[in-house]
Amino acid sequence: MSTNASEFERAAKVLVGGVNSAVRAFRAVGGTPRFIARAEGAYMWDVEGRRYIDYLGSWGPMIAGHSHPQVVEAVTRAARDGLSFGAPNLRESELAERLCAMFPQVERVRFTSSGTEATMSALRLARGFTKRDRIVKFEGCYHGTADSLLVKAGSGALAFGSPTSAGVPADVVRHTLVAQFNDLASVQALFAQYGDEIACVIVEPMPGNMNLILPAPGFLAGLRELCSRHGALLIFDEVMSGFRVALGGAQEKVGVVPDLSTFGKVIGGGMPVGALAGPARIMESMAPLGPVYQAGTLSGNPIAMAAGLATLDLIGAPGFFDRLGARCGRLIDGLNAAAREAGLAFCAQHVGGLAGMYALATPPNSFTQVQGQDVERFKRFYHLMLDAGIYLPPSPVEAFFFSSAHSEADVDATLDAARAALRAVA
Ligand code: KE4
Repeated sequence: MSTNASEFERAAKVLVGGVNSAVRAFRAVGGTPRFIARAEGAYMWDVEGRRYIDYLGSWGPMIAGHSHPQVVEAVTRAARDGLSFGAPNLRESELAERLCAMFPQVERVRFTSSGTEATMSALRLARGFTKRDRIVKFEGCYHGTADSLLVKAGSGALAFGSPTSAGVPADVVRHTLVAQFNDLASVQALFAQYGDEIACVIVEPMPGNMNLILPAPGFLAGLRELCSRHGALLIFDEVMSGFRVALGGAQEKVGVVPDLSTFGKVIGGGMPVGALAGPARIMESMAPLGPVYQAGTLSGNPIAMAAGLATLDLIGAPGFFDRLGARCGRLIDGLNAAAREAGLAFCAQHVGGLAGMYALATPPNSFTQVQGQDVERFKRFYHLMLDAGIYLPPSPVEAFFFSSAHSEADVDATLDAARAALRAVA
């Protein structure tokens, strides 16, 4: 009979570290990754038949729950018409029309097959459009694995102690300037020194890759003003926050309009989709209209587009985000109450369906504060929760994800497990 351990041993013989994405390897929390056999609604089952209430949600896409019947039906129907054409298809136009209708500044979209491709293309577009080379990113923000962005990155790069990846030539990263999130002065200093050389500032407007951090009042508006003043493009990387903190993403919540946005995760409904979106005057610098080359064999794949369209139908239903936020809020309030009862420096917060829990007394508002977590305590908490059938992202520097499939009973069961786990690690 296959077990998680035997399957991990088998996988490690043919897949690097037994995984196809580093964060799945449980290296930040230790122990054996769970090999998932199937998932439905708020639940995943591993190969040993154990059921978990899932707060990973495939790192964000599964906001309507796993295997939602409407999404599965849309994908099945699309598959009968063909899996990939390498030619334009109507579902690409339809999903792009949805995005243009949702974001006033979005007039053109380019789909990709991952968030990495979207952010990588956004950087190239910004550099080609402004004819400048330097970019500004923030320590602890993660934008996928494009070379220029694997500098003081978050997510697995941070968790595994390699925030600036090996294999990226100094010649590439010398154009990458790093500032501190929620520290506008650190950005002002870079513009003071390099103002007219900076092509763009790329930021997760509500970072989830150094765990969830909320933007300080005025911070994002300050970035907007600096970019406008210096002729740099402001790029909101909403691959994680988009369609999750609100239907219109972080930009809807904070009322700041970026020049370019990148999306992913939810708009693929679990299938491989990324997107770059913005005004025609910028976007049309990209091939085939302009000199900035961009392409992808499976970009706009009809099956992926069908999954994204069906997911947008679900999350666009009246009251979807009100209900999601209210139920997630009850979970967050319960976690904070449990931490107080246990007398533990532990807390949680959320925005819509994006949440964070921290081995800290109060939510962090900077990369430095996130680093102050009691990681060993988090690891003990993590495994107690996993053993109790609660699947959280396997890292203290990752956000967690709530879905419309999580029931009140799931929230109650999660809080029961959390109360016991917090008492045990106190
Ligand atoms: P992908 O290339 O993994 O599709 O997207 C990269 C990306 C870009 N921008 C943001 C804000 C992101 O959160 C991501 C990917 N997020 C991680 C979760 N921390 C994906 C999980 C993984 O690496 O397996």
